[in-house]
Amino acid sequence: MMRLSIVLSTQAAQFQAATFKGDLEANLSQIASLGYQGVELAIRDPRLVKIEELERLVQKHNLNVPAIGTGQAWGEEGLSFTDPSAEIRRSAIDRIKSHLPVAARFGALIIIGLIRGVIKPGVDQAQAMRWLIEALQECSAAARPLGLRLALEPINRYETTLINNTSQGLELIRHVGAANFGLLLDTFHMNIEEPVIEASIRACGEHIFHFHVADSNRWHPGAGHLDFTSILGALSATGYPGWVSGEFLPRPDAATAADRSIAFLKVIQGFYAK
Ligand code: LER
Ligand code: MN
Repeated sequence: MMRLSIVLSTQAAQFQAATFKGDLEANLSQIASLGYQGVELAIRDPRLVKIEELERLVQKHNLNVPAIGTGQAWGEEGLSFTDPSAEIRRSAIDRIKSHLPVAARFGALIIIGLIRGVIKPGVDQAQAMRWLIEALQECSAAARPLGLRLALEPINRYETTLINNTSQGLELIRHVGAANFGLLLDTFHMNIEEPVIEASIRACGEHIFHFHVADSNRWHPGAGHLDFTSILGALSATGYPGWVSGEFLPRPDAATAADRSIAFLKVIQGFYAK
């Protein structure tokens, strides 16, 4: 059975689709009271977070942490696996490894989103892919003894030049060759890049480790023109046992969007029972 979580940033962030940010305790309390069973934590740098306090609050509100998002290290600090500077690439790999002890506490998977980087001027595509594959192999190997998984998110062409769609994602998985490395699919990006969203979900099958939902306009599901009955039906048919995590704009505000999303998804899918 799939369960619902929603993205919360543990610190202020430029990324707009982290639905909740700001007061951690108030947000966790609100997320739990809306009926979510999980909270996906966007953490720029684990050193900025009081982990014991975070764990206490998450437990207090009876929430799971299915995944940890790491993209703010790119958004706020410019760290990436594919930067021409070896020092920056090393910092990006070390940053991902520094999330492992936090992820281990919660049994969370680690998201590789924009920290993969973009193809910078003067770097050719093949070189960027080699750096990306090596970084992912190193991080997957470090996660494995802890029983942790990593998921790379295909992200639309307007945000990155590396791995925009699921067929590139599946090819990357073959190159990385680690059983604990898979994909995070996000309906907002899929709507831009995939010819047929449901067919891509079927093609990814067991490689789907995590799933983000937002509607076509990146508002909450139900606010745009995506067919979530069909999309989540296709996901369910793959046998996906994981979480469906809301990552959408806080419009008209975070609580209203989160509330509308859960109400909409419960009705259309009927898969969610607390
Ligand atoms: C992060 O999960 C995401 O979907 C990207 O759009 C981040 O920019
Ligand atoms: Mn996403």
